[in-house]
Amino acid sequence: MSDTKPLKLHAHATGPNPIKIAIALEFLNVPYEVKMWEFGDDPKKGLKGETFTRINENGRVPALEDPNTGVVSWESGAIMNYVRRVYDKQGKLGPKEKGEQAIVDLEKWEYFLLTTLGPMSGQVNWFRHYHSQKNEDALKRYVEQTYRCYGVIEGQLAKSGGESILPGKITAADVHFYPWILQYEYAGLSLDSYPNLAKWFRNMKEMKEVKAAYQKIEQAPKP
Ligand SMILES: N[C@@H](CCC(=O)N[C@@H](CS)C(=O)NCC(=O)O)C(=O)O
Repeated sequence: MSDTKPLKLHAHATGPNPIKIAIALEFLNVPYEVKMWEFGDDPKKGLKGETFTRINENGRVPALEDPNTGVVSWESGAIMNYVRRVYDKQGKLGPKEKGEQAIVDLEKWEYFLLTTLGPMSGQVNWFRHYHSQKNEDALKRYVEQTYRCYGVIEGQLAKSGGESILPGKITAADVHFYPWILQYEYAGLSLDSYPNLAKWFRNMKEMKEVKAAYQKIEQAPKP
């Protein structure tokens, strides 16, 4: 990829979504630089400000600009799919098997994370750390829902003994899940009842691509 110009990944210092894309780019050996933003509506530095909302009307990260193709993308699911279509011709982050069932098997776990486990975990964080008043009912509901999701992914991971979400290899599904599972302690949750998920989490944490992505985000210039 020596003639590939670095992609620009828009990110924030906290939050699990941008890091997924950094991990994917590390796995695919695609050069990228990280542009950090802050929360709020500062016109130049804020995610809801006029500069960033010209890139993503929804004012959230990640967003990705690709100078090689001119494509701008946002929503981590759409970005992941773009990156895989353009930069993963060998299927490094794709399913092991060929065919429609294998594609659906990957996508269903990606969508489960994007539409269910991610939002439920996000609400746990919100009601535990940020909501202006205590709301134990809401917190209890989202804790239960997140644990329900942990149970679902535990069952899937049991098929590979905790090696990968799709048995046989690491795929984009694992990349989507890792930054969200990493938040379990911050969310006040435990992996003790989910041995396959805990094993998978420990393995992912040690992967060089995962470490490199976190380091790159940490070292990016502040907004
Ligand atoms: N569904 C979006 C969620 C993006 C998202 O919520 N990003 C957070 C950071 S992880 C954010 O930008 N929050 C800023 C805000 O809520 O104003 C995706 O998967 O990309």
